[in-house]
Amino acid sequence: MITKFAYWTRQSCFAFLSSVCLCSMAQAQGLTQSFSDNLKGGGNGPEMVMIPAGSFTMGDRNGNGPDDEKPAKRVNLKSYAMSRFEVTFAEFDRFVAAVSKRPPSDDNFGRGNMPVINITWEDASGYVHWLSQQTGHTYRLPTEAQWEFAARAGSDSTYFWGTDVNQACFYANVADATAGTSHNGWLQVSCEDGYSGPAPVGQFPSNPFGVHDLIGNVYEWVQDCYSDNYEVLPEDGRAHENSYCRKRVARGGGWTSPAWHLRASHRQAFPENERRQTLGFRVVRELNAQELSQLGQNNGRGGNPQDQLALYK
Ligand SMILES: [Ca+2]
Ligand SMILES: [Ca+2]
Repeated sequence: MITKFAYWTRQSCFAFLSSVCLCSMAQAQGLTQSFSDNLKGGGNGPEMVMIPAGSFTMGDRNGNGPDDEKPAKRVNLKSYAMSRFEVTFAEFDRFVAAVSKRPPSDDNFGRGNMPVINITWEDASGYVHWLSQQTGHTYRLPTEAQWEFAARAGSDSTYFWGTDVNQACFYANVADATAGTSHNGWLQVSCEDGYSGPAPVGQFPSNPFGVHDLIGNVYEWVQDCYSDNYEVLPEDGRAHENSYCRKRVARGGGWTSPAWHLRASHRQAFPENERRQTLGFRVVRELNAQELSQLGQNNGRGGNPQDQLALYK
């Protein structure tokens, strides 16, 4: 069962063109742009945001990135739902209590609405497995393609807000000037974002898809095995996985990240059992056949996110 959230307002709808389209889609189809599934144990799962179907060029579009972002590749995605925020300590602590796991350390940054940190890829996978059992829906880590599509949010720029890295402090928690001063030797962005460590989720504006903190705050584990190029990347948005997966990918940069790591195409790779105070995750939920059907017959056949919406006009 989906619990409706009447969270969005006309102002938020018209804040960006893409948001206008998303809201139009929701209104035309009687769907909600965001929802939260009920948990069998009581309460609700993470707030989820609908991401429209679409095509995009993934990876190094400008030719100045490292080899592991090449070749830039066209990927077609079906609609999916992504958590509005990074998974918090409150959400993760509920899981570890339910399955009698040891809670991860917060390194004295705080719990509650802070993004969970110090969790392995296996811990994150355990959480989405539990969430699937609790809700009756299929929750997963985002694939790299789903993550990058959501992070770009229809933008062709280096960052979803444009090309000026000095605007990063308005949109993301990064290695800002204060953090750089207190951590000698850090490469930093020359602006002030107000946080020298991780920030509570949702302190910075959402991107045009309504998702917060994809760029910055904490890196986010995704499903894919790391590969040193995109030749092997599926073109339908699935994860690249194999039986000899040595490292998993993390995306988005974090509170220790300089400008280069904040690009939508940037990739990091860590062993599955790595724990870091800069590394957390968010979740996606697959839409079932009925939900995809509501969104239209062309779902997943490509085109810009906005093109799908023309079906409903
Ligand atoms: Ca910061
Ligand atoms: Ca993040």
